[in-house]
Amino acid sequence: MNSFEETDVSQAILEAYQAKFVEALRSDVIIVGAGPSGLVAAWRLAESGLRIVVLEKRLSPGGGIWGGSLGMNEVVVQKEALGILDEAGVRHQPSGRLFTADAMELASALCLKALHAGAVLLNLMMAEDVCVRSGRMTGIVANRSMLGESLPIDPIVFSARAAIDATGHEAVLANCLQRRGLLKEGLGRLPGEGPMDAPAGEQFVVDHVAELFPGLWTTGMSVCASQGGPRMGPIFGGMLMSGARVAEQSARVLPKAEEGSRPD
Ligand code: 48F
Repeated sequence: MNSFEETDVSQAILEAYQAKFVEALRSDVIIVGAGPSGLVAAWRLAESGLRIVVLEKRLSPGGGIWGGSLGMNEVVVQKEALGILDEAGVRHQPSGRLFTADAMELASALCLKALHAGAVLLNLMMAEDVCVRSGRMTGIVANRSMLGESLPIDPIVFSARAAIDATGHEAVLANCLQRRGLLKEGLGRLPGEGPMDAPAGEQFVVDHVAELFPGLWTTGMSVCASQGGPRMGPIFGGMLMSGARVAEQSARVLPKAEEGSRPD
């Protein structure tokens, strides 16, 4: 039990993290934000054989799942999303026309699904800008959460064939492009979310999953924030289905790279 030194622990962490970090530098799809939509997208895309990296600025992945309504750790989903809960092994109970599940069970299950499918999740990593070359998204500029904002510390760059903005209400990547006037025609100004209309908002985040710019997709609440959909409060079926939808759509145009043809 005592046959190790404290520095063995530090060395083990450094070596394992370095290997994970180097692997994450080049991927097929980089997902920014580990909320419900980003985690489902990561799980589904990794399962399809693509190399997936998720950057999360907070310590804990899960986004808005943990807090539920007023911090009560139960989530509500509609019957259309039960298939995703079942696949993730999340138990649920009927409640009138809706269903509830334990928020912690959902957040943990989605993280585990994404990780076991092969996605690399890096926490405390905040996306601050995008890389664009020849009119296409080529990567994400990121810094350690809090460092980049408070000290003159340069960021690091993750390259990817596509990126998904799953940053929720902030729509961080869409805003990076919009500031430079780079978004497609009709999206010259991001409208932000509309007032609350939960049923309409839930449908909107699924129906309006889109490639906003070549190689940049949006999912979850960032769909509403970038295209003016209504906010919807603490109901999560739309977020889960939006993550599944963005995975389907982006995987269709990003066929699995042949071994050897991947970026070095
Ligand atoms: O907010 P979040 O859970 O987004 P979502 O997947 O789901 C929305 C719901 O939680 C909830 C709802 C609608 O009323 O039902 O709002 O669309 O997760 C977004 C994640 O992105 C992270 C943030 O910490 C959160 O975990 N994030 C935000 N900005 C950045 C970021 C950034 N610049 N870099 C990295 N992560």
